[in-house]
Amino acid sequence: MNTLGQFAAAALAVVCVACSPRTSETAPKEATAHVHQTAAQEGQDHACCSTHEAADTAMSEASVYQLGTIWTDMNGKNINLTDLRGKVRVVAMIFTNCAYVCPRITTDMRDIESKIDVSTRNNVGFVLFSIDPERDTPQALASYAKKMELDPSRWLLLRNDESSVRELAAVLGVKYKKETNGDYSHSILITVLNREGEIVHRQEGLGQDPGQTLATLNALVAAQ
Ligand SMILES: [Cu+2]
Repeated sequence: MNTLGQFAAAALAVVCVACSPRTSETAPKEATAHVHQTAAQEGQDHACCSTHEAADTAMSEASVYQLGTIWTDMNGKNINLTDLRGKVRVVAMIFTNCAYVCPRITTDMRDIESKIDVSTRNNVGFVLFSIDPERDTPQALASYAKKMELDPSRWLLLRNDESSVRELAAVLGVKYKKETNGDYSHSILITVLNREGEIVHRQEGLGQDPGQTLATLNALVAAQ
């Protein structure tokens, strides 16, 4: 079975057209299940993790959150992936300088947010992980959130260093590549994670019918 490193290498090898409205290739299924143990352990070595011991149950081996990396949100606050446990989440990887595709991904997520059952909506979190460590500062994330009118009670925008971004992308099955102009070509993928951070559903491509995603979210929240 492949290692996380190999997935990262595979992700690197894929060249898409920068931010053109094409759909991503099928995300590697294997990437969903394998959060490499050492990566999770390394994550635990970071200094600021004392609060994460609050998690009283063992984390699923298939949880994306097992990476345990520490991200910074649009307010400059540090957030460990393990902190995202406990809520059904809709996540995507974007960069805020993207001229076309990433705003469309964000709009598709807002569409999901607006169409979801009212009783479900407040039990779902929306997370945008930046793939652009250089330009996506907390301030840049904050202005993107404002520009895109993202409700701060439901939306989280997170940034990290290159290696942590690459590791998360490999686990989510997001492929991306930096272009010479500093922009990125990348998969178009919206992923639904259950409360444990396990990948439950993927919506690929722009402007897709969100019906399946909405049904998944309603069922996950109802099962809580
Ligand atoms: Cu983009």
